[in-house]
Amino acid sequence: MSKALEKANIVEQAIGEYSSKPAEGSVPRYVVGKPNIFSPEIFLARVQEVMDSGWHTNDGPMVQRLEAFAAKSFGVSNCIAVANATLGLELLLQALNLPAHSKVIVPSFTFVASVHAIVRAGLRPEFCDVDERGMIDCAHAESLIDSDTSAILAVNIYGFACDVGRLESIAQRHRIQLLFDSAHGVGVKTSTGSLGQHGSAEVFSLHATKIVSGFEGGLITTNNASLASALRLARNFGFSGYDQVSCVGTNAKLSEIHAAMALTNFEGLESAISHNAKIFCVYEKELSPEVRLISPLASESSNYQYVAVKCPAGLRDHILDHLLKNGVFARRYFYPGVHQMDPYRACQVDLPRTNALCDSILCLPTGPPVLAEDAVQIAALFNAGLSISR
Ligand code: T4K
Repeated sequence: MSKALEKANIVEQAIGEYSSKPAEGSVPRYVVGKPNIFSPEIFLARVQEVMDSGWHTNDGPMVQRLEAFAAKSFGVSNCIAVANATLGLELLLQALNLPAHSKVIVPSFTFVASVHAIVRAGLRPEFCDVDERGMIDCAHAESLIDSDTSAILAVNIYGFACDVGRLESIAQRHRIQLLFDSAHGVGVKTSTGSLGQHGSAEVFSLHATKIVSGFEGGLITTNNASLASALRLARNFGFSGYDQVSCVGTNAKLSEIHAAMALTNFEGLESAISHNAKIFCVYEKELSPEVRLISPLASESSNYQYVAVKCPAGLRDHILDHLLKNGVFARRYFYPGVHQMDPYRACQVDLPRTNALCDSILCLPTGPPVLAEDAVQIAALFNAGLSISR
């Protein structure tokens, strides 16, 4: 099959199901979430080190190096590496011993994992709306708190931060726990310190599509030493000694190879952020003035992990169609809102700003594999899609 035909088939398939999953064995050039490896040489040397060590998982030396490096970078006293952020959220919600079936307030404008973790921990999600940038609407969240509420799980999306200070005072006032799903937040700084330092704990993703990839993986950060110990036990079946199990746990351990990849990419974080910032500026300059990018506040420093564009009402899917036809695998993060997904539909909540964002947001390719000239080309295709979709 010719290269052109092969590409046409991939695009055809993607348009058919509105999914950016590339056909087997081929990854198109312009993809949201294309993995980044800061230094393949350093990573491979570490793989060799792991193979030579005879210790491949179970809190090994590479995991410990990753945790120490990350804790220093986040400015937090404890960092616990786990198999992925979803399990990290689940473990955290369990380790806090929240009353069974109590309510956890969570935005619906998030990746479904945030909400699944609540349910899998035996708790009830209560959906709240978001602000114009897709961050939890603090006033709405506070209005939902009642005697059944045990926690707020706020989500720091796209490489930006929620109003952390306001959430902390709401949680204190109502004596409930505050947790953050900071899956997109490695390297983000707010006026109240780096993400990683807030609430009872925060959870970061090291998935292959993230700014610090460990292929898979997650990090939980907390300044609470006893919570950290409980999480360490729980990620390893509850073992507190060779033959001693002191709590119900699971297998949420990160392997040494995953840790080697994550450590290598963490060391390259600053360079990935400055690359992303450059690509963000190119999009800002090149995209039609009719659209707006979700942008950092003056008080925060973003990692620019996602370029999220707000499209004019009703045009987003036409633009996406045009991009897919031209080999740009843009993504609707997040669509639909979690409250409209099958397992959660029965909740029947009215979330007007969430619905509006779900219908208008389109994420464009960024990250170190995307060069400035690629962003210029993608922006031109986006603008063409915008004008023909009217
Ligand atoms: N909370 C939030 C707010 C999150 O966004 C996420 C995950 C989580 C929690 C849970 O974190 P983890 O448990 O995963 O650590 C992808 C990622 O799989 C997911 O990690 C991420 N958020 C979400 C936003 O994006 P999908 O279902 O869109 O994945 P998929 O397979 O469609 O791939 C995404 C894009 O990346 C595609 O455009 C293709 C590209 N890609 C992907 C992989 C795996 C590549 O080019 N190469 C690759 O190896 O969820």
